[in-house]
Amino acid sequence: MESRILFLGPVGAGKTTAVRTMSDIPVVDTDVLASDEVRTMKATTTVAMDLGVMELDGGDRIVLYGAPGQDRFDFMWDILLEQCDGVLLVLDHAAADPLADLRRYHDALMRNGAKRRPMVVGVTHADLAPQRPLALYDAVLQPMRARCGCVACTPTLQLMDARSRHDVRAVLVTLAALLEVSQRATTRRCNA
Ligand SMILES: Nc1nc2c(ncn2[C@@H]2O[C@H](COP(=O)(O)OP(=O)(O)O)[C@@H](O)[C@H]2O)c(=O)[nH]1
Ligand SMILES: [Mg+2]
Repeated sequence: MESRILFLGPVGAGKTTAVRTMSDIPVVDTDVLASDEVRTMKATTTVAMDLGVMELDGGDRIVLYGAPGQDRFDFMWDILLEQCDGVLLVLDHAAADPLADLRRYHDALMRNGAKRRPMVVGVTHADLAPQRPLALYDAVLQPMRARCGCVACTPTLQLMDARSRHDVRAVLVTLAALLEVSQRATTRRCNA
């Protein structure tokens, strides 16, 4: 079986790093020298997508797509989302306003019910903001869970360091389980 997972999230959250950490093949990436506001944050940025593949036992594989984070590449999200079964939303816990980041991606994902996918929120850079509670994300996640209860509307949140194969793997295992449930639960439609 092949599942396709889209790594979505703001610039610098760790999408490219996570895809590289997990891929069993050399990652096809489209990072270029950053030429605008992003340059103050990091030297290169993803303009189209990262593409990796994770081989699983028994011949199953997960294809990993890393989306560009800059708003001006928004149009790529929808294109990539069409191809994907699930979303790993990568959030930088040490960013200026990570709750606003979550809200922005949540709103974009909710805009079109047909594109709603099972999602796990992977929180990176927690080591750089140890005083910030994870409960801060409940403001967006709790109403989402209360609204419907289908798999796609019941995101889980996990800490992960995008550089750690162990951490990213744990998040992908959660997402793979959600995908399996959503594929079986044909009766449990999204009402949101
Ligand atoms: N300190 C710390 N750095 C991290 C963590 N996760 C990722 N990084 C670093 O954050 C940067 C993320 O850059 P990148 O993967 O290009 O982000 P993208 O824009 O989302 O693709 C890289 O330098 C990573 O090594 C983490 O949990 N803690
Ligand atoms: Mg990137």
